[in-house]
Amino acid sequence: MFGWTGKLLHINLGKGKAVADKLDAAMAKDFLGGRGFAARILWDELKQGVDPFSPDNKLVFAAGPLTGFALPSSGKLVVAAKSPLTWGYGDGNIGTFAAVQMRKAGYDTVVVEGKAEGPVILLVRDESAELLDARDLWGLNSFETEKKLADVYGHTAGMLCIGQGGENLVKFANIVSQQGRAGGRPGMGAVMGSKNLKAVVFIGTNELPSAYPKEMKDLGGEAYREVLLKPNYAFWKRQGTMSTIEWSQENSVLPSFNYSEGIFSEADAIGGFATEKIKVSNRGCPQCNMTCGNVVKDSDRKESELDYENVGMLGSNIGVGRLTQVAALNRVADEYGLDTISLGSVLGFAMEASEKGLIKEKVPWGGFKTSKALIKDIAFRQGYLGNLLADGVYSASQEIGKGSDKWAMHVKGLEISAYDCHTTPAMALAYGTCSIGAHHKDAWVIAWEVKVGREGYTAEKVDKVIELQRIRAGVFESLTVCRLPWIEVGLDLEWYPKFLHAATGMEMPWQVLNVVGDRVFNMIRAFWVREYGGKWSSEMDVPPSRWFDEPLTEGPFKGAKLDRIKYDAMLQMYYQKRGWDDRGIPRESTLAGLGLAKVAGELSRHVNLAQ
Ligand code: PTT
Ligand code: SF4
Repeated sequence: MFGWTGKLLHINLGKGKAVADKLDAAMAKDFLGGRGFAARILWDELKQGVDPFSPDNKLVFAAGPLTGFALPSSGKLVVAAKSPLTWGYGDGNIGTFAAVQMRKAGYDTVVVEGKAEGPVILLVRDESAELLDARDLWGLNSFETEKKLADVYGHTAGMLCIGQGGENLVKFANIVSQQGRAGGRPGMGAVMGSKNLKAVVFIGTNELPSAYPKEMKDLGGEAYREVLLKPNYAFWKRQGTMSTIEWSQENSVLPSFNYSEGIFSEADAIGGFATEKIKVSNRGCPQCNMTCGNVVKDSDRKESELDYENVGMLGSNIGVGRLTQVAALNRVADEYGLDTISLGSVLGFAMEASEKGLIKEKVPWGGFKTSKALIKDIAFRQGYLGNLLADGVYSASQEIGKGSDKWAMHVKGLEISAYDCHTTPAMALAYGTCSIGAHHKDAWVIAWEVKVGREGYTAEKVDKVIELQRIRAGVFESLTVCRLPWIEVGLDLEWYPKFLHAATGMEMPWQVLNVVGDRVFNMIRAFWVREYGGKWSSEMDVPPSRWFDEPLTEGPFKGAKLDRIKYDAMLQMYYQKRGWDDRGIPRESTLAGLGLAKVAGELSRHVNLAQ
């Protein structure tokens, strides 16, 4: 087998056992890696209804056949499990040496189950896997933990850590690596914490097996050069994702004041150009020559790595207009290991609840100190409000009641990332149907939608959402490489089948890759439907009522809101094009057509499947 290392490692933390398995060649071809492997493994190995915090939940670290090769931006890793936030499929994508080192240690995927008796580190060094006592690390933040590990294993070891958020089972705790790369929005850090797994260290010394090493070397060199020559490369290096703040403001989609508005009066102060003024360096993921992490000094004089989502959610969405303060909130989120998107959403929710007098705590809009203190309360689950918000915005709204569910900004329990959708129905559909709950990663359709015209609820828009979901949610997440060379500087998509050929020896043109993308997407949908059974309905794919019921009150689109009837019609059109029934459940024939007849058989034990 080429491209893939051909091995999976299963770790049982409770039994202290490690078993290496051969990777099934058919699974490799049908699911590629990363998200594809994670979805297949979680479907096959998890019992329906398992509590995400029980030892039976499985935490999957999965790379793909391109991960770690000398190719543009190939240092990415998928972390997946059943999510404690949504009780559905959850994953995230981290750029980290751990991706490269895990593959060099000989594994495409590592699956962790069980629960250790006390805090442990999982150390995988080439063929050997051991559990080490981590009592001295428990209670440390993610940066301190990584520093201690680096002192022992060196800075190039692959390290994945949780902070106090993961230890305290905050349901949107994520996993942190390299002091600022973070992933696993739907609580992957909390699943790690529930297993008493404080950190994972990968060290590998093997060569990655490619079918055509010379072709690989030449293609990699050429593609890296092409990235450098792209016209917007220099600007990308200056601002990375941060220029999106200005773009969102201009287009009235910058989430502000808990997504009640799409513009923010202090947007310029927290945008890409403001970032350049306080930037001290660029950081990034391994194997990348367009490193985009903007490192700035925050108001506490600490380093903080800024991306668009961090700033949209911890800036405009909560009314904080000083960039150094936003950076300080972002830094503490990284230290505690809390997802910044969900964090900005629960803070915005608390501010609105406080303003409306639904909670007794005073949480003012734009309050930097209050926000920082509240973030600590969330990470440690301290006090009524900290503990409430640690369970996410859906749960908090259920507890508070009084109509707060209308402005609890989530889909399927996952907080929405940083694009307001009062005026963008296709982006609302992308959030509604994203495979982990509301995230922009599967189909960032908004830039295209703003160009073609935002008013329509058209078939063309539905097609575009599906096309992006195939490429991004299915293929990029399963090849497990960064999609930004394609999206941000315009590296041609045709490079990827060529890379895949050099790595694996297989010819997989985009027609074939798109089928893999659909297979993975449907597999994940099947997972959700199996979990929710009779409770599943098309309502699961609908964004919060705020966007339908409360128009924007400011900016060029003042008065605009989404139309629920038209959204529902567009959703039904989406289902039809996907081969799903009117509940959003894949038809038996659709699953069978993707080679998932066995999945259909199992799913039909939980819900009636349409033909
Ligand atoms: C991703 C989500 C994003 S998406 C951002 S900023 W973005 C937030 N970053 C966080 C952070 O930082 N610290 C923190 N404590 N929480 C954070 N939560 C948020 O997580 C990230 C980049 C970015 S920056 C994006 S768009 C792209 N995402 C990719 C993806 O999903 N897949 C892929 N194949 N390539 C991608 N390339 C880009 O990677 P999640 P990272 Mg990320 C400080 O984690 O769960 O997937 O959510 O991992 O290594 O930091 O790279 O404007
Ligand atoms: Fe990481 Fe940015 Fe490079 Fe993508 S472009 S691999 S997110 S540094």
